[in-house]
Amino acid sequence: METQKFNELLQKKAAELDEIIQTFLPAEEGLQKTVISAMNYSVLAGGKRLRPMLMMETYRMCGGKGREIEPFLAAVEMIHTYSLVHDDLPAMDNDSYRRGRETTWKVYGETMGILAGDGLLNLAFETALKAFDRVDEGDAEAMKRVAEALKVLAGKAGAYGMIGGQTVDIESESRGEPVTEAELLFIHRCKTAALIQASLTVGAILAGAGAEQVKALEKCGEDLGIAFQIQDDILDVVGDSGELGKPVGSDEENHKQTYVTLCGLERAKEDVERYSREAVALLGEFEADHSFLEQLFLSLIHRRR
Ligand code: GRG
Repeated sequence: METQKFNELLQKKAAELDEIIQTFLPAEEGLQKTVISAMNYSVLAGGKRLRPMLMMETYRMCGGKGREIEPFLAAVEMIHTYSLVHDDLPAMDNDSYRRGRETTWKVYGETMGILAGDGLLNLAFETALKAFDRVDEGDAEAMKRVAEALKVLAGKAGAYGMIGGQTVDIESESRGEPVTEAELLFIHRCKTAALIQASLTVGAILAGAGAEQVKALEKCGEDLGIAFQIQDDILDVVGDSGELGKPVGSDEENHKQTYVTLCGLERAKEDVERYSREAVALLGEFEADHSFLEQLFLSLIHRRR
């Protein structure tokens, strides 16, 4: 597919996902409406919707045709958004800009930033649970698939996934000793790749893919997630703050060790390409048309935001 056509399709799909996500956002009313506004502000700040897009495309590639995927699409974006909201807090990265606008804590205050993140994490699971209402009650297999998808999502977001990666990242920053390449890969694998793995495997599980296919997609998500995080490290050095919607150079300012400081810019670029191509190769096992998904993976190699 030529690049312009791909970009148009990408935009169209992101807009469709936005519409789905919005249907699961809470009404800004009641005595607690401040936290609800802060939650909505964060989700509606306009991210790329990469994780729901990966989930939807994988679901379709594996033959999924239902609507039980929709609550999960919203849930993964809510978990991702909560992680950004908390990551921006003064106790973590202390960032003022994200997705081209002020961070949640900057607008609503630090306490509300903490609560908005907590609220989004809970809302994610309240939302994903709605998938049970979208499958036939008598269809035990479909019920099992939803339960399995919930298990995967919870696990990948937790202490053995995203939260675990963030923990090691934070501790390694204050340790005063250089981080090793193995530690950095552990951080990338957990902090960033885990949720990308969840996106691909939840899509596959809900569609009824077999264990081998789910395993292949788990590896695919790992490669893609590592590539995505290395590119994030690269963009912090060579990116454009206008395009990124956040300041660049923050890693250097925070004396943070990244893939670029450890391996150099050239090797970092090579490795983004290598991991991405490995992820694409794993898609080769799937017979159904997945040309958009493949192009999406490849487009991330040179992403500028
Ligand atoms: C558990 C608090 C907590 C944090 C987890 C995910 C994370 C750790 C922190 C967020 C900051 C960060 C550098 C995450 C790595 C993943 C990443 C590159 C996120 C940005 O994702 P994009 O580019 O963002 O998809 P948009 O705004 O487009 O959705």
